[in-house]
Amino acid sequence: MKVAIVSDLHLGYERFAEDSYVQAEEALAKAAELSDMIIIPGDVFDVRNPRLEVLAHGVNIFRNLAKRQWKARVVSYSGARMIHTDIPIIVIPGTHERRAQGAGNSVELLSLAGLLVDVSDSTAEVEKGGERVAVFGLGGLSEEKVKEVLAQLGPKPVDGAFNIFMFHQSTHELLPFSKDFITFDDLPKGFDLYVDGHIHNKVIDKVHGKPFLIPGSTVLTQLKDGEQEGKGFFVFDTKTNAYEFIRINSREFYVESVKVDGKRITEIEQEVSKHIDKILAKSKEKPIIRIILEGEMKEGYKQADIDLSDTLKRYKEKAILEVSKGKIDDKETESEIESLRKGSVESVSVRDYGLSIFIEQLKKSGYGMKKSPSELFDLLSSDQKKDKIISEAMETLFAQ
Ligand SMILES: [Mn+2]
Repeated sequence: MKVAIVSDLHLGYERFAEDSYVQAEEALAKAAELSDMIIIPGDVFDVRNPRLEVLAHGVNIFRNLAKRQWKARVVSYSGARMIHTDIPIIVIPGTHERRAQGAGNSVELLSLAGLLVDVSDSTAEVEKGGERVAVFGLGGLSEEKVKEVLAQLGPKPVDGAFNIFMFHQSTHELLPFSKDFITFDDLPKGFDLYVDGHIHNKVIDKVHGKPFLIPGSTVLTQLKDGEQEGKGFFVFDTKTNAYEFIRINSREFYVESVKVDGKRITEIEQEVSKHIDKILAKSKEKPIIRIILEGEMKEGYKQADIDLSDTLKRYKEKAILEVSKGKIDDKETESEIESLRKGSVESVSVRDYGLSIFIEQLKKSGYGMKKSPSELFDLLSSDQKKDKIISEAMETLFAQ
């Protein structure tokens, strides 16, 4: 059977909402053309409680998909929930849909409506012409819980079927900065294919000697370098173990570094425009361009002096621009911050300076000053937990 793997649609993603709908629709329609079944490892919607308009988009997209002539069918389902269709569109909720246990989520809702099969914590078997593909799904969980839940569920491959393990987590091999992330070794053995969502760029690897695939999102969300290569999905052939990445017409995305070293402000602005023009000359439709300013500011200049608002305005119709100043080495601002840190603003300590502003604000709000403002200030600036600070501050303010 041909299995399409489409992930992280993020329907309703606020910044590029239209792109999220158009690109999801294109990916799913192409996937349906090219395959017998579709599996989606999470983040169909962008937020936990999508607005009705966003849900309506989701319903439309999946209803159109459900109407197609599917030759493969879901023939068995093991899980605590019920399924309401045999259409081979197998989905788990991701971290973006996750809600408190028992609260229900938007993927479950589409499953209840009979538009897809929610395979959380369960196995769905799809059959076509005597061939069976079994998909076990583990919906997105907070990272530290994954091992415990896997031990509880004990996912097992099904005899006589091609077995897919589908989940939605970070893994330590791909993001080696947190010990909370599971490793490939933690994943259950015996499956023929491992499919993950959550990560928004394409990943191809091996788990227990079998293919491990992440198609990445169908819409741009993180504006990271890795997302420049274009969006799409995988089609996996269970007979040959061959797979192919199918590109969709996703909005073009470019990351450009612009050096600020030794340049005056106007020169930096010109340089940014030059880079944008170069990209526009080769791109088809209003691309997303992320400009990263980097290097050392010319003496006497601060990064705050760089004002690209006119430039951004000028290109408003032609490109979606984002400028990052995070990589600028700025000695002037650094030394100003350093002198602040050392505790002097015009020879007043930072604490006293803050306190004077605080007292002024209290006066403006009509606070009666029965309790010492400095006592209140210390309380509010302490390192304790937010709830505790607020309750103590309330006591301080309203105690008789
Ligand atoms: Mn995602």
